[in-house]
Amino acid sequence: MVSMHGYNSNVESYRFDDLNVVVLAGGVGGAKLVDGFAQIVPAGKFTAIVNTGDDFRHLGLTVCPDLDTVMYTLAGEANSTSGWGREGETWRTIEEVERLGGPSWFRLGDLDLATHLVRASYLDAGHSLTGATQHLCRRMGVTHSVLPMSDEPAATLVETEEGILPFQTWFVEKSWQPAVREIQLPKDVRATGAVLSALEKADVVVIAPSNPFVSVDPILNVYPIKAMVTDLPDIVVAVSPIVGGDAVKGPAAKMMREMGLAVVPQTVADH
Ligand code: FO1
Repeated sequence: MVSMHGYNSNVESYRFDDLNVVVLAGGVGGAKLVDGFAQIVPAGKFTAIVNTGDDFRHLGLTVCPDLDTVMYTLAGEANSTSGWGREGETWRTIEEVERLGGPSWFRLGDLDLATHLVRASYLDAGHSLTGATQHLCRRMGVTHSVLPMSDEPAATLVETEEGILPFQTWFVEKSWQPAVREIQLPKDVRATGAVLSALEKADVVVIAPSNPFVSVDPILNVYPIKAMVTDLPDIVVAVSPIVGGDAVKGPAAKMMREMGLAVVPQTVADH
């Protein structure tokens, strides 16, 4: 662990409580690093900026998987097996949705559905995604700041051998099996004011061990986050999601092979 005062391998002696830490996170791996930091950085000194490129409209609701995974993980209510959704979940509603001929490929549990319903009601009432997220976090007892990277739609599209697919169609409905050619990120997505002020104050920006292509790139694609991360903080640290020649979880290694990239941490650093 690099300290502000030279190299120091013993993280316990590292004083995080006087540094403003910002973590760029998406997915399950990102949520785990956020959870680790939340245990050593006080709430007022920590911000998670979370990917919303995986968000989609489904069953008339706005589903925000990465925001929810970070929120549930910080609340200690994330499903410990899958990493996403809630611990102790039941599936009565989605099973009835299936009986009624609705889409059931994206597994929305009964407790998880409450999050999407309350979010939808906040958005319908004119609140921003940032406001809805802050409300949900407060109600779940999460004190560390969880911010969507933008309040604007920012859907990631995946160009595969089967054509251009919406992210969740590729990731969940097709279990990320179609070979990936390229990730298509939206143009002209802007960061929120809360994101800008968190980055302006950041002493350390940590890029979580999330998928570089579909979790981290969408965040850096939001204007002007990449420029701020490049120019502002004293320290930027990226944690590799590739360990021992493979991804800890998810499609990162498979995507790297399909895109002709070596499955090593150096590829992540170069990217
Ligand atoms: N991932 C799956 O592989 N299958 C699912 O049925 C599924 C449902 C789901 C519901 C809510 C939620 O917040 C996440 C869910 N995920 C599911 C994970 C999600 O697709 C991924 O966590 C992110 O989009 C990428 O990290």
